[in-house]
Amino acid sequence: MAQDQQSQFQSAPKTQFAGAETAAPAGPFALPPLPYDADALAPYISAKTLELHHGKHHQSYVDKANKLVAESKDPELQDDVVAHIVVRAARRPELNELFNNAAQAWNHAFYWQCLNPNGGKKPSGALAKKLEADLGGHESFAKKFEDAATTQFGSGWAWLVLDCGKLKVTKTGNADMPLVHGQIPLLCLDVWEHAYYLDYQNRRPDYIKAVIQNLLDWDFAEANLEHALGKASR
Ligand code: MN3
Repeated sequence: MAQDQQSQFQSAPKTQFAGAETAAPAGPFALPPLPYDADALAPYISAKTLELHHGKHHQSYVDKANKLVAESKDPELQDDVVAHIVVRAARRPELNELFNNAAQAWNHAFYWQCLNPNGGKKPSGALAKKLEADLGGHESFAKKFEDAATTQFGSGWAWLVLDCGKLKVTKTGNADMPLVHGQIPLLCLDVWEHAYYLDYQNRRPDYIKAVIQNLLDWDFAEANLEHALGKASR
């Protein structure tokens, strides 16, 4: 693959992805512990939602991805860096089931870190400046992110990504994710119904607003941006 793509998908901040870096005995995918207590995001996301979402849905993606990697015996899939497995599986239609589970395992490990009980504040530093330059500022970002998350038809994700050096807001369907498209994710929001249905029923927009206003972790996004720009300048 092209060197620039290689460096882009390797730019996931290693120290921050327990799910991407910790090899579980059963395979390369692992369920990272939640970085906060299960009740820490209430009332915006309840403990019940987190317990099911993390303990059942995420665990299931991890288990299925490990099973499919183990069964495949494919040398290209023998890799401890799960982002590599995700991107390789995305390029091979016969590995679609693996891609779906591997990407969902990765996406969820990333999503937990995008939420913080003390989140929802405004971005600062270099990220604030870049948001201003590329997206017209924090409020404009929030509107675009809310629109992307609300209008994603069916299951999927909304993202803040770095794409060719510029910030963009995107949305993806089902398990699809930015690394596959040569983009570096900085933040995401899960808009599968399992992410909000217990707390909000069909009111997806209320969940989206609550997360943007109260939970989005801008320190995590800024660390991801610094990591990405640091890599690009080397
Ligand atoms: Mn989910």
